[in-house]
Amino acid sequence: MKIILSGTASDSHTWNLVYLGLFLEERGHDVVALGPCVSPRLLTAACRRHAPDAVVLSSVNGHGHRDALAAVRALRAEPESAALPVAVGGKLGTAGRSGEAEAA
Ligand code: B12
Repeated sequence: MKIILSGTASDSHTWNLVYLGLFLEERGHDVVALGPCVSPRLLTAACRRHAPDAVVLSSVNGHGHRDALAAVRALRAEPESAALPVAVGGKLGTAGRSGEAEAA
């Protein structure tokens, strides 16, 4: 699969992305890595350009539940990515909301 791997808008952490990129590549996927601090607008533009089979969003800074929701809403608003599988994971919130991984 061609997979876009991306951090979320407010998240500057990078080792999560490095790890996930290697993990996916070692399983034979073609990974387009956008890096950290990716805005919903940049993500939708990258999806238009690369036409991926899936998107993996990673966030660990505690704002992932909010940032990922904004990113998925932006993707769903575009015809090309309205039905694109998106996996969201990492540490998506703080305290009781950490450690979740979800598919959207
Ligand atoms: C290193 C680190 C930093 C470094 C980052 C350096 C860099 N270049 O990346 C620095 C010092 C810069 C930093 C900054 C900050 N950090 Co920091 N950081 C860490 C630390 C110690 C390790 C993170 C790491 O690199 N882990 C190694 C990678 C490989 O593992 P990982 O991140 O857990 O990712 C794995 C899983 O989460 C999972 N995963 C991740 N994404 C996805 C996606 C999917 C789909 C799936 C299935 C799985 C998955 O798989 C990954 C690989 O195993 C963690 C604490 C910790 N021990 O986790 C805090 C931590 C993530 N940081 C935290 C915070 C709050 C911050 C700051 C906001 C602090 C501040 N006030 O400035 C800033 C971030 C600012 C921003 N705008 O984002 C908090 C987040 C709080 C929360 N979620 O509850 C943590 C948890 C520390 C804590 N306990 O409070 N940080």
